Amino acid sequence: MTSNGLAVLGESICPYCGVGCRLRFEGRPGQPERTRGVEDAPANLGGLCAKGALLHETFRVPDRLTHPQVRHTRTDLFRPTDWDTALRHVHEVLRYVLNTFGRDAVAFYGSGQLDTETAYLACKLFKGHIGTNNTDSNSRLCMAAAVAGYRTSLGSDGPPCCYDDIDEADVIFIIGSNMAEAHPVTFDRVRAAKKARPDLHIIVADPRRTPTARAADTYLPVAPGGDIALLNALARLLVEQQRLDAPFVEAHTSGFAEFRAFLLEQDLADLCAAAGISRSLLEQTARRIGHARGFLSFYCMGLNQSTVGMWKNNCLINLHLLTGQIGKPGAGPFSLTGQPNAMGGREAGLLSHQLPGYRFVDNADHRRELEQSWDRDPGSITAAPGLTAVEMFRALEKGKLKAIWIAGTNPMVSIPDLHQVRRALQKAELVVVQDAYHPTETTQLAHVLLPAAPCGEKEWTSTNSERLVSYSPKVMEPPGTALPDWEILARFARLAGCAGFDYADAAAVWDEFRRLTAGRPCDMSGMTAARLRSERHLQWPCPSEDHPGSKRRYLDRRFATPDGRAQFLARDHREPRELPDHEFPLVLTTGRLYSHWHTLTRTAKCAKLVSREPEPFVEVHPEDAARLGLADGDQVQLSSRRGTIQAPVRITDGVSPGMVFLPFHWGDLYAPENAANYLTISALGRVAKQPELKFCAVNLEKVAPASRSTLPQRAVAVVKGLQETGV
Ligand SMILES: Nc1nc2c(c(=O)[nH]1)N[C@H]1C(S)=C(S)[C@@H](COP(=O)(O)OP(=O)(O)OC[C@H]3O[C@@H](n4cnc5c(=O)[nH]c(N)nc54)[C@H](O)[C@@H]3O)O[C@H]1N2
Ligand SMILES: Nc1nc2c(c(=O)[nH]1)N[C@H]1C(S)=C(S)[C@@H](COP(=O)(O)OP(=O)(O)OC[C@H]3O[C@@H](n4cnc5c(=O)[nH]c(N)nc54)[C@H](O)[C@@H]3O)O[C@H]1N2
Ligand code: SF4
Ligand SMILES: [Mo]
Repeated sequence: MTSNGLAVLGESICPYCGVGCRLRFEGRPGQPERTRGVEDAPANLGGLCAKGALLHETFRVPDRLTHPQVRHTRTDLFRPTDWDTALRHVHEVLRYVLNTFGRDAVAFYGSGQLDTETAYLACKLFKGHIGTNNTDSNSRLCMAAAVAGYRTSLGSDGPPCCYDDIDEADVIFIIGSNMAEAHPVTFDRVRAAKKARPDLHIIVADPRRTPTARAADTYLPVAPGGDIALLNALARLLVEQQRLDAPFVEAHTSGFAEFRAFLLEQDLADLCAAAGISRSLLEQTARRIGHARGFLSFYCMGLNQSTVGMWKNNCLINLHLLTGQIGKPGAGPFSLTGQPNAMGGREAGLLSHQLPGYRFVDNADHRRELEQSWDRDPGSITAAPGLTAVEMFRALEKGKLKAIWIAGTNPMVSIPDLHQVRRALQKAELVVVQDAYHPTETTQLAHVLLPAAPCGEKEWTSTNSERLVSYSPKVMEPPGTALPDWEILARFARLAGCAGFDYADAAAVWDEFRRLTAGRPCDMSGMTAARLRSERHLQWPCPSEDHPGSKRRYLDRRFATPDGRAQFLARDHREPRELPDHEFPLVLTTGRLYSHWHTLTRTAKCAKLVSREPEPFVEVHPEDAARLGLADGDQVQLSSRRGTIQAPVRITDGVSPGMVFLPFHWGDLYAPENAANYLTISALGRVAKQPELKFCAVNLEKVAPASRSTLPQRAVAVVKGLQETGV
């Protein structure tokens, strides 16, 4: 019992961001009424942000998806049904598609919000048994550039650092991350470190003066897309100021001579201009970094969501290599993971070029290892990487892809160029959506709905930003016949006649997967299901059952490249794909707000969160507002080459002149036809294939105030409509 008479129901990792807070549900059996942070959990030390603290309000709600549903061809309405009927229907259509069009006409589009057990089984089923590498996830919109950046610079994916490094660093560089809103509990730790050690210096580089930037000692208002110029200018100044760690560079890196020559060829004035920062400010910043004892950097979507996202990552890692600030406490390039288990998805191989255990489809040894352990014939796994997230929707529209199975993501809000996404989904022969709620913008375009049991209603394993693998027990029963995601896939596989999917429980799936990581960079082989269930969390690498886990990687300064040396990579500044011009003169950037999670399927149910941010808006700089004759609250129409939306204006000097900011949380259910992604561009990076969600060209015009329903009313209307149609 807790102090106010509520029972402790159980614990889980928060299903929102990659901080990985452990929380505790309290209430009556089956009815959580309060959510608290768990004090002895290393990732959050008792802390939670408002989203995690209101999680209990998202379970017993009218739009939970409780039973499988199949769309009736005659009435076009969904009819609830049993699992066997729904899965048999999916199997029949998939078999027809596979027989008629081949294995690459099928795709699985998953999520960094699926647990590791599910990500692993999705890989085993789709890559191993069906034989298609069209098996990707929304991490492609999120972490793909960080994955590729770590791999090219250090030889392997996976952050070297841990949250404790915050307490050991004396210079923290936050670039392209709004931690105060997007990773709040970790940012609280940065604030606490600053309070305890006022000489800790915080540098923030962001084109918006975000709450994170406002907490900085040095704020660098980098031009949107100007990061490579900024980072190369800092590298050049470190070379000029002779602040290099020469013994480290000599013993543990390669490519320095070429990199140095590349830097000296650059014109510093040009770099400063492209970065949008004065030379004197950059000189001061370089001096800070050069004199740091512990230099720790945090980065997120401001670097990754770019057509040169991988290059931005490489340039940031170059700074750590120049100064030897990696592989020791208080230092290193620390990519903040977005979703609660995007790390686990990467470990389990849920990107279209990967296989479980940081293996790759284009590596014959890796394919053979998995074919053997999955008992598949040689050649079952294909060598070519499959379609990535955005490419799947292009292929659907072209008719090359016929069937898509979507799980734990809501692409009809989150993929760029939503008009295209709608056309793609409307053209598909089969759209299966596995979700915990209905309707969502994507379930509305599905043929079959499969009800998933989310966090709290299932056992699951996840990995947070600092490689901490956590076990979460089941706390309550799911409603109706909803099932854990891994069980849905295992049931389908058995029904489709695939061998090797008879798992007794989630622990059996985990044990099969963690054994496959033995000897790989993300070695979790020492984390047996039994051990995780008693110790609750361990950090990889953890290669044996008596190994305590590893807080930091590369302490021996041997990197994961064949020669053990980290690689300097010379990358020059490139402009974003779509630049402003006379028709579309402003730069649009998009992102997140503290109170909402992505496409609102859960946070729109929490009145306190909704009252903080009830509706979409666009932030405009006072100079642009004056030029366009706009007052605060005026309704504007935003247009890009792909679409047009409307939103009220918020005038703020938080954005730079020439740039506007839109949160991307509101989709068609909550702001009909006004989702940010109707405007965004689907341009992809060459290697990481991550879309440029932080930069496209738009125009802004004042329009008459629209009659708009507020979010809570809209949500009620949607749920009422659902009940009236008998869905
Ligand atoms: N409250 C909340 N928290 C979340 C989420 C959520 O939906 N809501 N989602 C989670 C997920 S999946 C993710 S990926 C993370 C994302 O976390 P963040 O990346 O921190 O969040 P964003 O708002 O997408 O973008 C971060 C910042 O990049 C800046 N930016 C834009 N363009 C550029 C540029 O060219 N250069 C630089 N340096 N910066 C630029 C933006 O101004 C913005 O402040 O958040 C996670 N946490
Ligand atoms: N313009 C713009 N677009 C963006 C971004 C941006 O910064 N700007 N950021 C991108 C990034 S980084 C990300 S990560 C994506 C996120 O975008 P999405 O992944 O599309 O967003 P979510 O709302 O988190 O979708 C998760 C879905 O899974 C469902 N769900 C919840 N729990 C479970 C479960 O246990 N099982 C199953 N099967 N389903 C469950 C939810 O109801 C919801 O429908 O958006 C991307 N899109
Ligand atoms: S900081 Fe992230 S993990 Fe922690 S409670 Fe908030 S959303 Fe959940
Ligand atoms: Mo993300």
